[in-house]
Order: sequence, then structure tokens, then C-alpha cells
Amino acid sequence: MKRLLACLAVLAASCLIASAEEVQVHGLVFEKWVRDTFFDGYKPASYTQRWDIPATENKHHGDMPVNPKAVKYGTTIDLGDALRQYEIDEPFMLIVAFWQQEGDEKRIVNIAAPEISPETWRRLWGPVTYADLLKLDELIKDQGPSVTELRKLALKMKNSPPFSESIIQLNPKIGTDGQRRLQCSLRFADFFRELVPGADSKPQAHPALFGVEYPGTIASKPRGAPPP
Ligand SMILES: [Ca+2]
Repeated sequence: MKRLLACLAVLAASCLIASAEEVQVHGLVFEKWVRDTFFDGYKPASYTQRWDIPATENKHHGDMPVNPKAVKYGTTIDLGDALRQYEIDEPFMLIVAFWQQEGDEKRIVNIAAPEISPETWRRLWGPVTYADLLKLDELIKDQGPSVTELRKLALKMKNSPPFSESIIQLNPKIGTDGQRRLQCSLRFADFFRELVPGADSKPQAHPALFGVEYPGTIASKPRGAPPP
């Protein structure tokens, strides 16, 4: 187990550099459990591939691609690169495990696994078009203005229609280190309301995925905790 965690830590570190999606160790531990328990131990060739579990590897839960995530309970669900997410036009499954910090461990307190149709996906993005997204993406990649000015412009654009009207939120990332990324996310309440209506969004004593309870907690210190 120790070796596995060390291995996952290395993977997570390389993901932080390589991937637009900031995958943390606890996220990798949860995703591995999902793949081992429900998808015949499938191992992704890379953590930056389009789907964590491609449709061809999903033989028991709907033959659609799957994206598992672990997210802090009550917080926004980061979906990654906005253009890439917008381009999805096939049914897929989003598996979200919500965790709460308990001392040095994260306890999973809710799991939801909605199947999302292309129609539902379009509705969450509406009225934003791909052309709108490209416009915002182009703005944040403009090397002309200062970072401060660019952040102001990007904020103004994302808080105006059509971006202010979509359920999916746009998150321009403009760093002083030259980082320019357009990411997107779904608010906690919107995730449950839009994708799992009728489900209980409260923390649960025995959260389960496809009827299987997540075993135990994940050893993972709170963010910003000093290294051991
Ligand atoms: Ca994932």
C-alpha cells in the first residue's frame, strides 16, 4: 500500500505539471478504486487521455466513456479544459465522489454517477456557443495587455452574457507565470439539481457506487499541511 501511495504521489506530481486538470493523490486513489472495482482493473495509458475510462473499457455500466473525480464536499466540480469539454458530443458518465477532511484523512461522504446525454450537456452550456468560447479563449491568450488588465477584461467577459447565463461556469486562468488556460466547472448545487435530481446531496454514512460502498478513508492531509 505504501509503495502504491508513493507511486501515486509521483504520478500526481507529474500530472500537476502535465495535465490541465490538477489531479491530487486522493483523486488518483479514488479513480483507481473505480477502475479496479467496476472496470476490470483498466489502466489508462496516460492521465491526459481524453477519457479516464474509454467506452470500449466500460462493459458493465452502459458502454459509455467515464470520467471519475474526487471533489471536496460542497465545492465546485472542476471539469478541466473548456474547449475540450464543450466538444463532447456523446453520452458519458461523470462519477463524482465528494470527500470531507477528517484529521489526516479524507472520508468520502457522497458519490453520484450521472449519465449525461449530449442534449443535457448542450443544455448545461447554453446559450454559450463554441464561437463564444473561442472568443474568450482568444482574449485570455492575448499577450498584449498586462496580466492585471487581462484578468479584468476576462472577468468582465465571463460575467456578461452569454457566459453569465450558462449553468457551466467559465474559469479563465491567467497567471503571472504566463499561464493562460480556459477551464470550466459545475457548481455543487447545479451538479445535483441538473444531473442527479432526486438524489440526496447531504453527506451520507455509507455512500456507494453501483451499490458498492467505498472502503474506508483515504490518507491525505489537508491542503497546505506541512510535509511529514
Ligand atoms: Ca477524472
